[in-house]
Amino acid sequence: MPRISRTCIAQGHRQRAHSARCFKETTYLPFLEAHIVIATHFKLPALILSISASLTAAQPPAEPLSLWYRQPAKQWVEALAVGNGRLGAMVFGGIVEERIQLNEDTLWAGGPYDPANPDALEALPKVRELIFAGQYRQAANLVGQKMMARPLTQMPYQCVGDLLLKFPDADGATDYRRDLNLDTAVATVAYMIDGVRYTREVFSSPVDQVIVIRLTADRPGKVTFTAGMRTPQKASVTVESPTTLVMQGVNGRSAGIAGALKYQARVAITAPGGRIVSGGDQITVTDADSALLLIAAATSYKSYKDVTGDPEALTMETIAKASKKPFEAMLRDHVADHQRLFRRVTLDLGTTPAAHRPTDERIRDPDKANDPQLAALYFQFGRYLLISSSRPGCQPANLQGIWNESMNPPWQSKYTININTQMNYWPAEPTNLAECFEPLMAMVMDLTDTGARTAEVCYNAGGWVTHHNTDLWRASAPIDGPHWGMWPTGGAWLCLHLWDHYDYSRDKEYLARVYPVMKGAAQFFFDTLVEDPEHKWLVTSPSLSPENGHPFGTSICAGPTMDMQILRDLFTNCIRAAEILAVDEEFRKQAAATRRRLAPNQIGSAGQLQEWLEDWDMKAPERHHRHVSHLYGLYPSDQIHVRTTPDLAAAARKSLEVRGDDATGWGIGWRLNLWARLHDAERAFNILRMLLGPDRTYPNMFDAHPPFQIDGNFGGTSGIAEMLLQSCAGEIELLSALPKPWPNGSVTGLRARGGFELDIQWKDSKLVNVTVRSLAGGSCRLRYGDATRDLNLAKGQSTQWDGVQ
Ligand code: FUC
Repeated sequence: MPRISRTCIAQGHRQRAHSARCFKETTYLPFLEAHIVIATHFKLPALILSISASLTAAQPPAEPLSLWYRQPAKQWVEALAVGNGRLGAMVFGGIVEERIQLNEDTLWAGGPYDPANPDALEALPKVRELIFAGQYRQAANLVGQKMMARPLTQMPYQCVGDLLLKFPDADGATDYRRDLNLDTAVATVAYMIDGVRYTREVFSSPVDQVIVIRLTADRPGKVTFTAGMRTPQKASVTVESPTTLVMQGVNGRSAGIAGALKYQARVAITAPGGRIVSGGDQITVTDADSALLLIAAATSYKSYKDVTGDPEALTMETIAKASKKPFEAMLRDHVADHQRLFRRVTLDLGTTPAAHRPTDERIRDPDKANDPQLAALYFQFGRYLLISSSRPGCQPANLQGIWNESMNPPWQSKYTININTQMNYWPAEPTNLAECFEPLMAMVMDLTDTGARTAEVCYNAGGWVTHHNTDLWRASAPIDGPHWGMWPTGGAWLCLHLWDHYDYSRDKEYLARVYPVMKGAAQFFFDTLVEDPEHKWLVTSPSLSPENGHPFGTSICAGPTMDMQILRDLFTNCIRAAEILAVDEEFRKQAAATRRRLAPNQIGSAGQLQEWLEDWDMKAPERHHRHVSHLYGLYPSDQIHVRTTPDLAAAARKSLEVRGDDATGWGIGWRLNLWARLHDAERAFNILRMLLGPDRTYPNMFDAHPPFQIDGNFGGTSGIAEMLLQSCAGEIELLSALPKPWPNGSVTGLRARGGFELDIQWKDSKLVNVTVRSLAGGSCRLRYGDATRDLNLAKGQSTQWDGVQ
């Protein structure tokens, strides 16, 4: 198997040709890596996924919102993901051996560290001078020598290890099916052997904070297995009592930063009617009627600067509490808590016979127009993933959500905040999962602290700054290399999400909490924007247009369009927030004055929206680059809109044409949202078709960058929502990108700015009815095509409209 170079992973894909090579070679890298690393640690026999059995066809699950398969997972990207925001598991569904791969969201490498480079400040004026003199390469060299973080990379998110269940050898399994029910958030494996039906259910409970596995058979005394654990971490596995397995260890060192975390995973087994025998580091259950396994895991992480937690006490306490609860009660509470969030939105795009086929076959089928339910399933899977990887009190969803089997996953599976982390949260507000945004908000709060130090040390500036990546330790300095890392606008972009959370809820108490964060982000730019000598605009410098090189051998430049757009939003939202909270009049004036002097959006000679201050786009080496940073103004922002700024919208369209539709998973996800915003339904559908195909969606429905990156899932979910409802440019617009293959359908529970919730029904590609509920009280304008309707609703009031003027 080809092995990818580390540079290729760590530095992003420099050139398109290079990228294409990377993609091919990395497809199954995480899996490969794990096997190489893990093999030396494992005491149980190697993973054997028995598919030798003659598997007769099982029926599809009754719940249509299910992923399902007729064979066990052979690869990690075929296994099914469960999670409670903190504890994740990948369920393989083997017949002779089950592998449950485990994650805990604070198990990252390293410990508290401060990477800000004290040499940066001295180099800053010279770097700016070189940039304005057009000596971009020299500027990039100086940035590389003096301004980059120490260490140059951040800490990776790592795995806990695996729970392995070994079952008696068996030939002739029939009726095999494994599925993931998105409505209950339970993964189930079921098959028959010798007339006995075996069932395995797995879920990660947000209520009881354990992963629960129940093994049953439809005849007494038939449940027999051996449980063991393995890990690539520095850890030991012991049998603590005849019914308890414990894995304990420390996290890894990375880039010179020593591991500072302790962690523990604990498995408690009960097996009514059977015998439990422990030996070595395994526990064997024989002839039980059923078995229940509870898995708790924790680290000593308390915050990005405090690692004094006690994982042993935490896991013992969690298991002790959960053990008192019957399985049925745990299941009931888990399902109720999941459905509280999941059932807020329903989507019906129509169902064809294709919907009865196993999920992997549907993904492989190129005819996506004939399978509209696959798009609905993908949409709901994205919501399922957000609920399962980002709940209040947890870490935000990283590049792989919370699911990772490796010690050094691609891009360290961190928070890449020049698009990827933001995309993870695009569906949060519109698809009615506002709570899931809370971990991101908490991370941004932390960044005001670490980012203030970076602002001071590297720029002698007030406020706070974060560059293009961060990690568990909230590192905020520029990393990787100048080409990718020298971008000061990551934190400012995250502030858009802070504002949006208010805009969708109109919760003033919340706004008062986050306003100082937004103000601090603005303060940094008041202190660091510089005047561009030619136009006298205020611009960022040094900066770059994420991660795209301009024609002068680097990406380093001043005032890329995206920065200007992000700052325009930041200042505008700061002003709005200060007005609502009736504070800071002087600050408002300063924000307005600074906003006026930012470089404007410009249209270049090819009719495109310029990516940079100068008209370089058509000469840039990577015209089909996956990033479409300057189109931030069109989506997620609404500075550019077909109705309010038609010329700029046409220019954005031209830029999208030049970039092309094909890209990596998230690149396609972004394009989908952009074409929806341009109201081009068929183009959007065509892009969605690409996203749902086997090149960009693995059999388990995880997005393929490749390798796996979860942002494409979330970008796809928000894109589908955007095709049906757009809440921007001061209006709530219905069905503005409804494609022909979805002529009849309905969606309920989508959210819009102003605190509104909408149910939409359409038939023969025309709106039939919309119900609008006001959750906050207030006014809005609805639009369907050219027809508009102005509403003013009291809190709790709802109304209907048929889209006729
Ligand atoms: C950015 C992207 C890459 C990848 C990485 C995690 O650097 O350009 O494609 O998604 O983040």
